[in-house]
Amino acid sequence: MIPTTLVSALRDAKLVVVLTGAGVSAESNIPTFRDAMTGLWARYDPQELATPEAFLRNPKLVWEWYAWRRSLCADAKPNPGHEALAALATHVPNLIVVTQNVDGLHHMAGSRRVLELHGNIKRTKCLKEKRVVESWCETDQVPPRCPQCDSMLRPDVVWFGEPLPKDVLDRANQAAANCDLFLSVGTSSQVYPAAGLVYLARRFGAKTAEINPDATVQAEEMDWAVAAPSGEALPALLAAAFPPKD
Ligand code: BV8
Repeated sequence: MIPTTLVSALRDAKLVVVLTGAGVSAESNIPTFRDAMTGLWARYDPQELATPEAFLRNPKLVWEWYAWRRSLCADAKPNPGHEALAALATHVPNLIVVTQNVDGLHHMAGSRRVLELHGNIKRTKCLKEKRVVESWCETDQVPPRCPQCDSMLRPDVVWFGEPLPKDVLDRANQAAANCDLFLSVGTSSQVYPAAGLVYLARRFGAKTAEINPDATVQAEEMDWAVAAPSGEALPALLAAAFPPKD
């Protein structure tokens, strides 16, 4: 399943960047964006809900969508794909996970160097002051209100049309420009600026690979495209590059 040339590139790499998307959490039973519209949310398009305009138009609906997704994340556990990335970091001199996911599963799996491009669904912030709020009075108000200024609270995630956190994006760009190997795993490669990182890596000479059961728009431009679920491909890549010592 894993090309031997990709295994060698991983073994020789000094800095590896792994961009992950919702597909990496699919095997932890968190629906991907493209599959998220099931059940009661079937009639909503996530790109319609994950926007500041949607929140201002219907704060209760958007807050409840995130409460539902937060409950999925609360029950989710890292899968072998997350665990393989955490283990890879103990073999590769430098490995940075740049994730589009907001579920916190890379940290939970033990990955230490994680850049959360789109925030974290488990954090809540004040709409007005933009400060993270740890606790608030539970009243019948939905969304709840900021204890300091009484503005609405919102999830601490980056919505469509919002800029990514500058320091996080700068570090992701720097990692992509300096890496020897760029792995794009479990993402449909359609959301920017995250989807642009692979081009930066290529421009500065990195080898690039995609791991996704369905080839994406970027598959043709990759040095390798592994058509497999991340929960199988990442452990296989780890075992091939750094076989366990008997
Ligand atoms: C920005 C957090 C600029 C929220 C997310 C108009 C105005 C402004 C910007 C734009 C605009 N038009 C376009 C843009 C740019 C826009 C964009 O890229 N739009 C796309 C749709 C064209 N980007 C933005 O808006 C970004 N901001 O540009 O700001 C700016 C600058 C200064 C000042 C003002 C503005 C912000 C983008 C971040 C949006 N927030 N998430 C939340 O989670 O609710 S994005 C969200 O969707 C996810 O985080 C994720 O990134 C994305 C979904 O992508 P994927 O992760 O790839 O998931 P998807 O379901 O698509 O695919 C899953 C893949 O996994 C599939 O390929 C599947 O085959 C595969 N898979 C399935 N199972 C497995 C698997 N793979 C491996 N193993 C498996 N088992």
